[in-house]
Amino acid sequence: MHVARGNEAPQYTSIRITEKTIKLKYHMNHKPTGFNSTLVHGTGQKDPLGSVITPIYQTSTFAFKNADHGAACFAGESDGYIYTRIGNPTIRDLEKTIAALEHGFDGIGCSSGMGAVTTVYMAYLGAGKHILSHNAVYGPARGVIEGAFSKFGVESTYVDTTDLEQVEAAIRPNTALIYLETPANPTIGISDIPAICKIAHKHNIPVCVDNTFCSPYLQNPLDLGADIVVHSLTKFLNGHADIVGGIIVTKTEADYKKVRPLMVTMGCNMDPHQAFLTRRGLKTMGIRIDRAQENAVKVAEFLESHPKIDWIVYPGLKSHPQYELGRRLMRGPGAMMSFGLKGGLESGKKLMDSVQLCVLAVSLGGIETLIQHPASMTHSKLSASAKKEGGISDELVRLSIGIEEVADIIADLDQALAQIN
Ligand code: LCS
Repeated sequence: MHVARGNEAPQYTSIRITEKTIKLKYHMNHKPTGFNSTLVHGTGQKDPLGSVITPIYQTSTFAFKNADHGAACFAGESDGYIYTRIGNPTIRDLEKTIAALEHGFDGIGCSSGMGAVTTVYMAYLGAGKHILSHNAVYGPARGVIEGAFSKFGVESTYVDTTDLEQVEAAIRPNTALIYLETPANPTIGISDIPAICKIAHKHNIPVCVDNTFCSPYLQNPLDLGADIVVHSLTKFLNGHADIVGGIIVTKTEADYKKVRPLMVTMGCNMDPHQAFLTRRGLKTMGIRIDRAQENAVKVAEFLESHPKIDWIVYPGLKSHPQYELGRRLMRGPGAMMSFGLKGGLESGKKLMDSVQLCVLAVSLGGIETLIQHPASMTHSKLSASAKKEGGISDELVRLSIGIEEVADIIADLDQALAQIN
């Protein structure tokens, strides 16, 4: 497995990442350890009663030692806990662990991925400000700007951010945020994070990257120049399709101080039980992604050579339009792919109705293989022109590969493809 660092020639030689290949940088008081060790042990938060697993602090409020302590907590002079919307030990363990994995200053847990995205929007946008983003982002991440935020005077431009010229040309004097999703949902287009950050920073514009499709295991946007990272924890980080959650990680303390109060006052906070389950799921993220990715490579090769497939986009295939860029930015090709069938939408529907092991459902990044149709599901609320610009065509079918036996996934797709005339 290549590591996109220094002058090393990048290549997807193997798809298993070892601890040696991904060392964490120093993070706050955290002694750097290998990636999988941090997944398991976190950043060293110790439970006072010796619980090996961080317990669920299922409480809305925390008792102060005395009035002065309460006042000191509110004044920020004591790091004691106050109220769960503001902070909670179960949630803090998750926030600090993910911040370490992303090489950021600190994390801000949110109720959902969209909670994280809208909190970032609230922090950097306002009346008369402009956001520049990819025309193939997760549907609601665009929908909320063109709907709710535009009512408050926020302007937006959506371009193909895999094309640097389009990015540069769309910057305006009032551009206040560049928001990238890479690889993008659902086109799997890869944007050049370092090059876009260079352009953005020339104009003093912060860059936020949604790293959901990669996870910090495969890509670290903050190391590539970005200022903020968001994740839908619902996906690879939790990985078990049993919670909805989100997180923001900022590179600097200044950005953390700008964003965290908004999460708190808007009430976009996580719940301790949701944080506990996510922390549990996170422990196995490395081995889950290794396995899902190994499966995905084989599924992609099977689909690419199948006579009923018209086209397929997967970062591990040489046919991916940004294959070389992907090898430079990402430590592996991941487990997400999109494809179109000869026979278009009708064939795609037949495939989705015929799978037996793969589950016809939205979401992604879980242990089970999921298949869905973005144009009528996750991205259905976008206008026809927005879908067209973003390449979210009617025939596009998206697969999130799970950790089942790959022979079973391929056999299921094979029998479903055989149902198509
Ligand atoms: N960012 C990306 C890249 C996503 O794919 C999603 C959800 C979100 C943010 C929002 O996260 P949530 O609020 O759902 O935790 N993507 C979904 C998808 O493709 N199918 O169902 C949800």
